[in-house]
Amino acid sequence: MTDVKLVRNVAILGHGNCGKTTLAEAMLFRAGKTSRLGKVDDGSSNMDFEPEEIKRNITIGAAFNHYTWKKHEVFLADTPGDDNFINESKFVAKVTDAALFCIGAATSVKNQTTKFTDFIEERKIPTIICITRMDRERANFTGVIEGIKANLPLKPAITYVPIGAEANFKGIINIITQKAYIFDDKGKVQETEIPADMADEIGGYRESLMEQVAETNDELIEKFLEEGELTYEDLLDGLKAGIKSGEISPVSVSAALNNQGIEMLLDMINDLLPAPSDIVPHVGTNPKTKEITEREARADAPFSAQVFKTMADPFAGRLTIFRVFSGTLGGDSFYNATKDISERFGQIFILEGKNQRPVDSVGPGMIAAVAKLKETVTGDTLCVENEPIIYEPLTPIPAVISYAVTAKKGDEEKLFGSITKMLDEDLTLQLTRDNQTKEILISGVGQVHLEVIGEKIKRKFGVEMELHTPKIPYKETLKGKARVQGKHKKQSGGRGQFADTWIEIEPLPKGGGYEFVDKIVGGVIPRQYIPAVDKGIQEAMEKGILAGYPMVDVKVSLVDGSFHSVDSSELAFKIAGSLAFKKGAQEAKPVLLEPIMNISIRVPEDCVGDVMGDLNSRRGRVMGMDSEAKNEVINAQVPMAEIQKYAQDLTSFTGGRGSFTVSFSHYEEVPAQLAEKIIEAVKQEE
Ligand SMILES: Nc1nc2c(ncn2[C@@H]2O[C@H](COP(=O)(O)OP(=O)(O)OP(=O)(O)O)[C@@H](O)[C@H]2O)c(=O)[nH]1
Ligand SMILES: [Mg+2]
Repeated sequence: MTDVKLVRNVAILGHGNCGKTTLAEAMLFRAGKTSRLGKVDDGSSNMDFEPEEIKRNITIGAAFNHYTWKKHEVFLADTPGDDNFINESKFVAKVTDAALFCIGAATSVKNQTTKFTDFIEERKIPTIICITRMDRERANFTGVIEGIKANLPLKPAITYVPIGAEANFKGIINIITQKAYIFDDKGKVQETEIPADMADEIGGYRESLMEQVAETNDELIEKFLEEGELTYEDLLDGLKAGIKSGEISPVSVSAALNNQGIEMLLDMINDLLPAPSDIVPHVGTNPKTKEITEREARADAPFSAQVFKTMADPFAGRLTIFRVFSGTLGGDSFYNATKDISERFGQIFILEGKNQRPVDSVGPGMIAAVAKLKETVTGDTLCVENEPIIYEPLTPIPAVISYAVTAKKGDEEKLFGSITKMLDEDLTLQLTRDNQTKEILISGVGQVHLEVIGEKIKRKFGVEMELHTPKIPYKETLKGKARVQGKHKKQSGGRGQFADTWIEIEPLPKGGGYEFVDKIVGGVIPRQYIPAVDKGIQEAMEKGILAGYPMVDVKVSLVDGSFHSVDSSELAFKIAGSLAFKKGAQEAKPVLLEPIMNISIRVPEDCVGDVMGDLNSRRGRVMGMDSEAKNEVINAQVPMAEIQKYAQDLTSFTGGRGSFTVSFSHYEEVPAQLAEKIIEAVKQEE
């Protein structure tokens, strides 16, 4: 196994379409891991290998590979940039030692870009800023750098500068060594003179870099002020320290599709990013003593790892992917501290795109996988039983969009079995049942997310799901009072049926449910029939009189009645109770209730006006506002019926910069005009 000092664990992060996967392909190719440059556009990528990814030319699931470059063993994770799949990126960012933060040279800082820098900020992940697609039209190095400085929390340290741009991107200058390189057509480089017209500019960059590095360290700033210079060693050491602490991020430039700038990036990963053992020890909790516990990334430390991804496969079984934090895993079992169980496994694998390479053991910094585990799920900590540790669990991004789901060809059991398998793989996916509407609801992060789940289920398990807009679980209640008689009388040869009841109906406060009060005196209705009246009322309440929705928050008192010694029965009183209630409900001002949701919407300040205006048009009520570091949080209440498509709408009017969470709050009366329409629609349907 490679010495931990020579291991690197790097995640590629950045907004959609900025060239992350292409960069990964170029790195693997340049390092000799792959024999030809995989391309996203023609489906030949090693990292975007799932059919759903190839169809859309986007990354959907995080993918892993590793390469060796100048004796270093680098574990690479390529992650999605699309909002629908950002949970994959979030989980990878929780376990990685370093990030390559990608940003297109022509597109600059996009709306969703900050979501990725938030992941980086949260753990202060040592990061290289990769300016990608330098060969594209309108590629503008200084423009992007300005954009980053103005809009992102990262502090770029300019370590490389491009020579030329767009079709004329032909080389790179290393600011630390002050050496210039020109690309040849095989993706390699040749040293050359710094172009005369760039000399001043490069001198300026060097000056700024020294100053920037010096500022991160008191000793260095003193030296710098005294001597006006930093030695090469001081500059390099200072830079490494600044990167490790997350204070500054060196910049690389590349055009991965043409293999340009890749060699420098591979060198930067080796030379500038910390090894697992250089990073502060990973902190968790000892589940037995509840004490904070640390693990150093040494191969001879007690083994610990965290599962951050699970893949469902109908043939190979479940694939459990984990990152080793400390120690060495070999043998055939480990202890799952989160579940407090031991699990056996067959073979340990290292992932190479869609392929898996068997290995005997894995150590700190490595990303590995085992197949067919039964109990272990994403987020669990694996370790040795006598030295247990649990790392912070992984919290998925909340689901915000729901559909009613049915099987296309009636194979419900197979469908729900398959969706259940997908739940293991995708913690943002949820399957619930609405007790009232009896619909099964599938919830996810966005429209495309659920579409992709449908495609995966079809491909992997051969069953198709259909999505429908869910029914709203309306309810009914009463606003007035009534005193009515319910009489059931039937004379048909033989024994007849007779029951006579008088009830008083009145509303209960919100959430009051149902209350039955027995006010019969003098035995006008015999004891044994009274529960039957109650039952009859409850049955009538299951289907309200307006549109058949369940009735709630009513108090019914049984106040009077009469019976017949031969013809009365429990059944007769049940029917009478039911009749009485239906009649009374008509008279007691029945109204329709609708579910109201709590919604928290996070948007940048300039979107607040739009969000408020839009909420207004959705019958929403703003309850309050909070400010966070970068966003405003609008807390509101809004009817469920008005936000069934909110995920798409918010994305479109904030340009993808907004996010939200919803939860059920309470029921409220539907405004009369709307209620009429709903009742009409139900009648039409019937
Ligand atoms: N000209 C040029 N095009 C590039 C370069 N890198 C990527 N592209 C193109 O940009 C598009 C997106 O590239 P990807 O590598 O899939 O981008 P990504 O960041 O992985 O996208 P997501 O995974 O969906 O977030 C593809 O059409 C690539 O061919 C580059 O260096 N130069
Ligand atoms: Mg990609």
